Amino acid sequence: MTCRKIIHIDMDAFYASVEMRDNPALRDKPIAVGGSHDRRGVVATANYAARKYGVRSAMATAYALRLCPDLIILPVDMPKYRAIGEGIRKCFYRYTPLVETLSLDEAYLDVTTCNHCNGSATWIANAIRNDIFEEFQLTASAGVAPNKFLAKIASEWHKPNGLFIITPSEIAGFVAKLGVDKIPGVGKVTARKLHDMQINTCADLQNIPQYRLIENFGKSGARLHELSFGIDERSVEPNRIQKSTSVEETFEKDIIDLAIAHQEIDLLFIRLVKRLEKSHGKSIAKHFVKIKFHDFIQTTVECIASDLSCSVFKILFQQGYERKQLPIRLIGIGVHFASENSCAVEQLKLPLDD
Ligand code: DCP
Ligand code: MG
Repeated sequence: MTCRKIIHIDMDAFYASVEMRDNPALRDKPIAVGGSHDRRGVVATANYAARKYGVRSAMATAYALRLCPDLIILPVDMPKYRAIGEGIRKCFYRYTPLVETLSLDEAYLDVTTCNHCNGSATWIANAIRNDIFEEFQLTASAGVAPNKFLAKIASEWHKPNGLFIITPSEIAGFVAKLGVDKIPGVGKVTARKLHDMQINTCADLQNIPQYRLIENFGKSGARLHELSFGIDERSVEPNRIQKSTSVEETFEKDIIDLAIAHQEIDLLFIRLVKRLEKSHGKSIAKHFVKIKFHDFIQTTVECIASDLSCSVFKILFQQGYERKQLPIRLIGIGVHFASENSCAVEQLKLPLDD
């Protein structure tokens, strides 16, 4: 079996870096992006200047201000971060279609069969980091390794703006010294339990028979055993490409009056606009309307239209309605996206999470 080449990329202090880029006066000051302290907000992230004071993600803003009284708190600007996240993903797809997005700022890439940069995963990782910097003036850190587990740890190793490579021959030496709390998915509870068992490094973990780990940690015990040897067979799973999105409503009472149907379409349209905000500005190819009649027969009408338009939905509705002209049980409206290498961002939960 050929050895795989996996890259894990993660932006540095993502939201905070975007805000510093857009307001250079903030550059040397401790900043956090998140909710304000008077509204019981929490820190989404902090820049490295603020991290020196101990300010961390998910910390109450009020507490962060106690640690660092000069901390500047900025509001979260999701549309801006989402647009940049989408741009960054486009950089990845230039090198491989095998991209598994973990969040807005983090992804795995499988470049085993990629021909760019003479097939060198290290050069590819650096080329991507350069592309991101040139296009967005933001830094990313990358890890290169034969599997996802090690690539993820490697991307943290030289953060910020770093690159770290673990070659196949370095795996044994690397994991032997690796602290168990560095294993992604080992949270505070598992780490404490392991420490209580005098297991502090992966070398310690390797010495424990697998059945004992299974006794103590269930299924995750088997996984811990594999990871302690640097083994991780999980493949990079390219994200499902979202082809369409829609909203629909089943009415308490069937609709007979078409004016009321139009009002319902107005309400559905508001919901659809909200839902589309999560689609990272993907281009729309078609509009469609689904109608379910009183007799449960369903019909769908669609047309090519790239600008989101409520009147287009109303025209399509009219065409669909005329097919049966019966009271209406359900109306759905939606769009098909133009095909592209875009993907839905899903936050993945690790199997070992506490
Ligand atoms: N985020 C959040 N709430 C959290 C953790 C993160 O809203 N509890 C957001 C803010 C981060 C972004 O997600 O900027 C990316 O998360 P990371 O864990 O990658 O953290 P950063 O990119 O901020 O910092 P690092 O340089 O450590 O990757
Ligand atoms: Mg990050």
